[in-house]
Amino acid sequence: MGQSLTQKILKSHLVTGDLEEGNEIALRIDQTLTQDATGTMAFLQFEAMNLSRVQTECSVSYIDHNTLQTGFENADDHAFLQSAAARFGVYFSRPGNGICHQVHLERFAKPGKTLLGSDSHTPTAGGMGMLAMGAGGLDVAVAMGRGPFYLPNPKVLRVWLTGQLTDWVSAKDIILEVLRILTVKGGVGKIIEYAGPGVKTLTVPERSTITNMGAELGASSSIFPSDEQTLRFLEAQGRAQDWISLTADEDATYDEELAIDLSLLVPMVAQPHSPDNVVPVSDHVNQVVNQVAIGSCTNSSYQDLMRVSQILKGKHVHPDVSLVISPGSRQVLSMLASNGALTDLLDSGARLLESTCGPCIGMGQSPVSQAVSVRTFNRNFKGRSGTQDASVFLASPEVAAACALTGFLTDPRTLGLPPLVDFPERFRIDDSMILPPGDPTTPIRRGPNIRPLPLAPALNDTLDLPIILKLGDNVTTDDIMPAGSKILPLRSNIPAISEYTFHKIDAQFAAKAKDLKQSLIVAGHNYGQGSSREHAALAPMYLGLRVVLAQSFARIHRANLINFGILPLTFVNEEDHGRLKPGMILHLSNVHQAIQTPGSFVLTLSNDPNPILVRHDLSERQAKILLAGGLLNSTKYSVDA
Ligand code: MIC
Ligand code: SF4
Repeated sequence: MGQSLTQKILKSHLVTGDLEEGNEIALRIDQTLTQDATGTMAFLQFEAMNLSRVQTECSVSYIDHNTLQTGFENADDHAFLQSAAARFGVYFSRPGNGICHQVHLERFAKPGKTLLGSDSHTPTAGGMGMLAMGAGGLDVAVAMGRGPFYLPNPKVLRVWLTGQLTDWVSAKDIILEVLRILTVKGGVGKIIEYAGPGVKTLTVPERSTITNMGAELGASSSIFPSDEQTLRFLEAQGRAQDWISLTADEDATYDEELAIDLSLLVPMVAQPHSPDNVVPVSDHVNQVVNQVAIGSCTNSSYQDLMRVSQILKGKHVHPDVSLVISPGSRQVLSMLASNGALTDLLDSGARLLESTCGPCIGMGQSPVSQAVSVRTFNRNFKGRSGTQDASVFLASPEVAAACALTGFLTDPRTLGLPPLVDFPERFRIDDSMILPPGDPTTPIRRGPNIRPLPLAPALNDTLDLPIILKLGDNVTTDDIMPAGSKILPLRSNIPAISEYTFHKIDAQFAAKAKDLKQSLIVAGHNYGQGSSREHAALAPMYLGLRVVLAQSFARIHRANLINFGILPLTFVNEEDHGRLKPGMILHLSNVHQAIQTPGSFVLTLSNDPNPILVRHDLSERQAKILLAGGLLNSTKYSVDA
């Protein structure tokens, strides 16, 4: 029987597990990436494992999130990461060189290989025919040491593309359409594989916009074949030798299928406050816009920004709109500078930002109170922009540029002739801001904000846990551990950052948790969707969270909970969620035996004779980790860095 593209890569990288069954599998990882907001933890963990040099084909450490240096903390993190990269054998992409996913695509991604990154948008490299997945920093640290990466054996969903995009409709509209159909839960447990005659009409950067936002579907990864378009991109990056042809067999079978005719798509927006809340932009044409932000790992490629510059050329941004642009990489920025497009952007009134994540993670450019902000980014969770009452719409660069000119949400098809951008024959290649692996004796530079890792206690056999918080569906890791310019500098200091746990939902959470000493959270479906930040597990663990009882979990967050000793349980009967209230005490007994036995077990409530039936769905490996109090404990590594 024929194989899908996904199956081919899974098979060639399988370490343990069975691809025919629904169990946990383990994969060999060829490349890793880390970024500065998750990387300090990953390297502290790598160091704690007493490993001396990375064992992958290539590992890269990027500085792109925490570049707003309002105090010593971020600069100290950069110095730590630079010294750790040199010592442990990792490439180091200096601040200003670009957003990790864009630079990785340009300079490192290779078809047919596996990539694990401590960032949820690592699947961006799926546009290159690579199996690229996001994970917590600890899993990436293990992979850097050549340990396998464990994940539930994924289902494969094929998206069959036919036709061709029409004028003013772009790759962002394709993934917004997929999000509209599948929702933010629709990809959980799946790899999304793109195929069909429409695929060859899309360039690698366009494909990567689509695979990037597969993270918003909750998918484990998204992938395109490696074909002539892939070769064209690699040739233009001076890397033709990295190309291989890789497609699914014609008779491959899939677990699920979806078909999209590209010629029927129209310009879309994701309305506040969820990336799947998608409608045509024409539904909102009278909506005033206060801010437009163009950039992020989703839409800041050379072609994206060239199209924006052509739309804005010779015109002026509406006086009531603030337009900010962050090019995805130094390569993109320098090409715009050398061909004059940057001048067109600046002349139009655009404000130029660094080639970093910037406003996407609330690092500056928070919009005005009650703003409507149109962003080419991938997440519009409430408050993520830094302005709690702002309404963020996600859109393509074409829609964003049109809004910047008119001051209203605008269907760009009303602007006349579309921009026409040629695919460059040669990108501008200058790797001087990527430092190669250095001397293994390089001393590690550790500023005062870089604190040792806390360890989880071993899981008790009997637990009496008060419910500290009860939540609904789709709680994000931004809800659990917010980001932004005030909190991100504390990423290397768990005691300090833990004070912000659930801060926007309950400002007293940290204080309450410390009073209770041990606690449990009740949640709905898709708990922990969004980013890979393990701080959303580490900080609650530090505050005494022992169990999360939810209807279902997002993959990366569930793995992070287990890695840091927090037991993830799901309801067997959905309606039991309604019976639970904050303050109630749940009693768990014989926990050790229960988590080592497949199937369900019961929790009892004080003052209620009806028990709550729950499942753990842990593999044997995961049960062992929990019994030991987390992955670092279970492998008996020393963490007194
Ligand atoms: C994000 O987009 O939320 C981030 C910031 O890139 C995160 C990583 C982090 O929290 O550091 C992600 O997507 O994993
Ligand atoms: Fe950076 Fe935003 Fe991409 Fe996350 S989603 S990596 S914050 S640009």
